[in-house]
Amino acid sequence: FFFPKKRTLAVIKPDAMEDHREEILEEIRGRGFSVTQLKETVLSREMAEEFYKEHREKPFFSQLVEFMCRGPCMMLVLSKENAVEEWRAMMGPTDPDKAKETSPQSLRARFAADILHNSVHGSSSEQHAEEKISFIFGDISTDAELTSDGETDKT
Ligand code: DGI
Repeated sequence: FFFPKKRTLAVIKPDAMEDHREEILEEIRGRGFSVTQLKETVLSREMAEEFYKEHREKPFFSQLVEFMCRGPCMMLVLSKENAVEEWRAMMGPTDPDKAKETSPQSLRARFAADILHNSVHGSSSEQHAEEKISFIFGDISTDAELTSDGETDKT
C-alpha cells in the first residue's frame, strides 16, 4: 500500500529556544515525525513581516513581528501522515490559558507564557505549509512535489 506522507512547517519561537528546544525536538521525534529539514535562524524584520503577512491588518501585528525577530528560531520541516493536523494538535490552542483547559499535555499549555509568546508555530493547511517551507528553505517544495512520497531527501 501507498500512504503518502505530508509535510508541515514547524517553528520553535524565540521564547522557547533557550529552555525547551531539546524537549520539543525529542517530543517531535517521539511522536513519529521525520525531521526532513532543520535550521536555526534569526529572522529579519522583513522576513518576519512576510512570514506573518496574513496577519498584517491585525492589531497585534507589530508586536508579533518584534517578538519573532528578537532572537533565534528553529525552523523545521516535519513529515508524517496528517503532519499539519498532528503538529497543530501537539502545539495546542493559540492561547495557553485555553490550552491548559482543553489540552494540558500540549506544548503551549506547558511552555507558553501568553497568547503572543506561545513557543511554537505550525502551518494551518497543506497549502500554507508548502508556501512557508519554500519561503524559509528555498525551492525544495518544488522538488518534493516530484517525489513519490512527499519526502525531501534532497540536501
Ligand atoms: O496559528 P496560531 O499561531 O495558533 O495562531 P494565529 O495564526 O491566529 O496567530 C499567529 C500568531 O499571532 C500567534 O501564534 C500569536 C499571535 N497572536 C494571535 N492572536 C493574538 C496574537 N497576539 C496577541 N498579542 N493577541 C492576539 O489576540
